[in-house]
Amino acid sequence: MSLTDEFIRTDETFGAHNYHPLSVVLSRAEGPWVWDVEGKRYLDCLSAYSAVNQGHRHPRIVQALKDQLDRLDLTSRAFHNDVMGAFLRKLCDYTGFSSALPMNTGAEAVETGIKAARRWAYRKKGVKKDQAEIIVCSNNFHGRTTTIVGFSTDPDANEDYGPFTPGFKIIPFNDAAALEGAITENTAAFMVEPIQGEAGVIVPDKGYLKEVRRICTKNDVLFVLDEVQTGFCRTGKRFCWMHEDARPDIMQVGKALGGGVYPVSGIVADRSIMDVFTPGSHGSTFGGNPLASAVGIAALSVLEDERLDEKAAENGKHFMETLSHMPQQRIKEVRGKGLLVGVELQVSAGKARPYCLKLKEEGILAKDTHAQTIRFAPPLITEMTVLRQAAGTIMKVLVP
Ligand code: IF1
Repeated sequence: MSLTDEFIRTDETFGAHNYHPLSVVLSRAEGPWVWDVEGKRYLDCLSAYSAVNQGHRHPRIVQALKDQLDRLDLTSRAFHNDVMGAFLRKLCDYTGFSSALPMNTGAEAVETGIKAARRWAYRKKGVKKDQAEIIVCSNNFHGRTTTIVGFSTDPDANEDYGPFTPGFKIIPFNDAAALEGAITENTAAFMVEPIQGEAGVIVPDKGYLKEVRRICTKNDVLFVLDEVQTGFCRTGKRFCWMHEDARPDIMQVGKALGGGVYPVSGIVADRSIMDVFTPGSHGSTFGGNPLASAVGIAALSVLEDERLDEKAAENGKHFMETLSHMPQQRIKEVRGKGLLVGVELQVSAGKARPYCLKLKEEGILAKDTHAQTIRFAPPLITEMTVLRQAAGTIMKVLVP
């Protein structure tokens, strides 16, 4: 049995079977590259679902974590620590909001946004007790908690996990008229991803988010934007809403905020909304801890100093343009923004997974999503020469 097979067998023997990973076992990483236990090198075109935008083991982020580990580890929020404030200030500066609430995972950030929106509805908008509604979109992906999967439309994600939290209404994505029609006096918020990631990198029409912003303002409804996957330069701007200046009221962030070395998430909002939280009403053992805060500061500094927004825009444009030239035999559509790219195969080409396995053989790691689409999301620090080569390999695998 190969080394790879041995590792996989151990995972399958002792682990829950809630994933179906590609058969590669990674043991080392640096920048855009990862190596498997057999010593083979791959270009990481998934970036842990955009959690390593800054590249694997970025020296400044690793150093920040090491330095912090030598000084102060975990305090809980029962006491102040001397790093969190600087982190929150930096996160506010970077996002352009006036306050932040730190959590750990994306799902927790999403839950935090939901709680904020509901409290705001009762305490500021005047919705009657337990009547608040949040509007979400079909084919959404916001995480794995029971509340969140309760408003998923994907049976794989929520079958047999009920009963679910009430108070969510589902409308089609990319349909501003549907939003306007769904709003009632009880509507607290509309929560949406700027690009639907798990649904297959679905990019809404130009102007959609701007129109959402207008409708929410007009109806006194909060615009809650899940930038967990699209945020921190992935789409060629700091945040995806910046492509059309559709500033949300609450933004949920995660993934790349931890630079690939630590789970760091949170929400940002302006003070008038954030102030619905009062002592005891929300929290987390680990949120805002010194290690997370030190990592968060470094992760944001790298995005800023290395101009990863501009780099993702520039390199993403070339990368996507190159892939767009693939002949149509197997390719239905190439879509995306910045370095978040989805390649949808024709149904006649078969499922995406076998192509991902082929790409793996050729030294490129990418993951299929929703059967027919392959997502390419390399670290934003990846040099154009490397991306050009990768595009060549991708074409070799996908063009018959
Ligand atoms: C898995 C997908 C990506 C997210 C958005 C919140 C969260 C996510 C927009 C929750 C998480 C992940 C989770 C990961 C796979 C991955 C994913 F394919 F499932 F949809 F990225 F595309 N909002 N997305 O995309 O964040 O709690 O996981 O930190 O294996 O479940 P989390």
